[in-house]
Amino acid sequence: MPKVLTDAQVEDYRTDGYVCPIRAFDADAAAGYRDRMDQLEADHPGLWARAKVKPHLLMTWLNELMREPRILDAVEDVLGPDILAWATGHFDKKPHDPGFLAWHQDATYWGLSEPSVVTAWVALTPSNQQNGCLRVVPGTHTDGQLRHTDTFAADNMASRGQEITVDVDEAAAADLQLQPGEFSLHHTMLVHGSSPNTSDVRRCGITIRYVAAHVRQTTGFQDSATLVRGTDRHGHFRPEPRPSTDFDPAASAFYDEIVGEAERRKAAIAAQSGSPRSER
Ligand SMILES: O=C(O)CCC(=O)C(=O)O
Repeated sequence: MPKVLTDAQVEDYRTDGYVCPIRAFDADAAAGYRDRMDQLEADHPGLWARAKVKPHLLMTWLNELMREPRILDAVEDVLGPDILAWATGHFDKKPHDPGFLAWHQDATYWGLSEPSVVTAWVALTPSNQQNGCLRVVPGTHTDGQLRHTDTFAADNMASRGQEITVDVDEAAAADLQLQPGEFSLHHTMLVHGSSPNTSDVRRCGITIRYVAAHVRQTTGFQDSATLVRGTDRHGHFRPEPRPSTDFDPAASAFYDEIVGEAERRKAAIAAQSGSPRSER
């Protein structure tokens, strides 16, 4: 029996590749996380924007967020009991921000062995049609790996402006509208993107990428993850330290090492494909 999702939602995830909305915590808690994020931006200008790979190794609040029991319960409902948090990040669109994400599939860039990988997109602000919420094309997670290209388009928030090269049926897209403290789950192969913010309201979400413990990194480069639930019987990822304070020296040293490894991995994926790819 599922822990948080209904049987119908678990079935929807299998059929459509996403579930939305699910409540993680209340609006006050969302405001608390947003304050921590804003404080970080104020104290270390530019750092948060650059910390794309595993900022949960630097920030205690983000490390807490990725362990939120309600999020893990929902992730367990779709991935099973042994769960690693592999990556974290954020997508922030200020009022009237022209930034957008072209249609893409996350799995294209990550070098992971198979698609038992799900993203929790956690809203710290309202996220709706007007401010450019996440949009998905239901069912496309079963379409296989689609071709992507790097467009370097201005305002595409992906680092190389990655986008799918085949036509996407936009009319079929669903808007994943969320209130602060709610989250959606989307499958790593699901076609998704988002539009610019045409409103006066900021749109900010934290992304947490969870993998089932049997998933491996296939590129030959070292990778790490944090066991957040169950047991890791596979040992495919190097265990990550938990920061005891923000910028904890041991966790920061680990972060520097693993970011270096991630850069080498990205370069290797680019060399293999003949076209530079990247994690966002
Ligand atoms: O937040 C967005 O607009 C896009 C997020 C996204 O592409 C992702 O979570 O992979």
